[in-house]
Amino acid sequence: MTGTSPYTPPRVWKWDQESGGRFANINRPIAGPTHEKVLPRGKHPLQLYSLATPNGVKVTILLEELLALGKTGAEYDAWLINIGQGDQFGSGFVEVNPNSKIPALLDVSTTPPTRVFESGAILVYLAEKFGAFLPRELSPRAECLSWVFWQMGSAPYLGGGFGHFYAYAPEKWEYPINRYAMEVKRQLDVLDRNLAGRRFMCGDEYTVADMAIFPWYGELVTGSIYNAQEFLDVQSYTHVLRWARDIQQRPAVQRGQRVNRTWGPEADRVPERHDASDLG
Ligand SMILES: N[C@@H](CCC(=O)N[C@@H](CS)C(=O)NCC(=O)O)C(=O)O
Repeated sequence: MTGTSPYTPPRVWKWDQESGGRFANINRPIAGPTHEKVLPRGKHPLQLYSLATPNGVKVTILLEELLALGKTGAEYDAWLINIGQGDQFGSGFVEVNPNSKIPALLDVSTTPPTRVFESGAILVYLAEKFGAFLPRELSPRAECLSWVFWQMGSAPYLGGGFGHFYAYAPEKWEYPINRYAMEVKRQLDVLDRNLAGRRFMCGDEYTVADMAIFPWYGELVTGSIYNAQEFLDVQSYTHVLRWARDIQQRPAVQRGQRVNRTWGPEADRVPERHDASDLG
């Protein structure tokens, strides 16, 4: 893109207008609660407060995988946090996550209850608590955590950068779309090269690294988010596609994708989950 910007930043930025685009109504430059609201609590050891966005789905996939393994202590109540309506700014939610973003977890089986926020921290907490999906040995564990942290650092470029400007911004601007498409394609190439020699992100074993990365990059290449398959030429990332399709077959993944979902086909919507029977 060439030309000069019509915008000259003021000396001090002020919050005097909405930023524009989808989600503009929830963006604000301050933290903390906007209203009093006690969070509901169910009967299970784990209380999840979330929504079926890619960050939320990581955790429900892991919980469903743990239950499928027979880890009954992973029974959970999944409560809906409607971020479009500002539920993340309620006082009870902010007590569990001072960062006001889903997902947030409260483990009431510990005394006192343990709060965990940030999806990566939740994945590691649950994997450690139940001794599954995270290698115990030092070196394989380091490899797995490296990919989990890779996702945490990379996905904001995909979601907050590419996804925002390609799918949600009020207009299509070439400069940010170019910049973030370039980075997302580089990230897809990182994944593709890794998956060329491995069935899963860390080797032969399916781990929390796959569960962290699939809802973003797997759903991007299979077309569930941003409708950008053609634009990003996702067909060329053959190993990522093979891996994504493999993971998508897993019944626990399919269940996890439906929990706290309020959009899409009626059969896929399970706004709250309190029992396995809620998932049919
Ligand atoms: N790094 C965080 C990101 C969480 C996040 O961005 N959550 C979004 C939904 S995908 C959210 O709650 N947004 C509400 C808001 O920004 O007010 C994590 O991995 O848990």
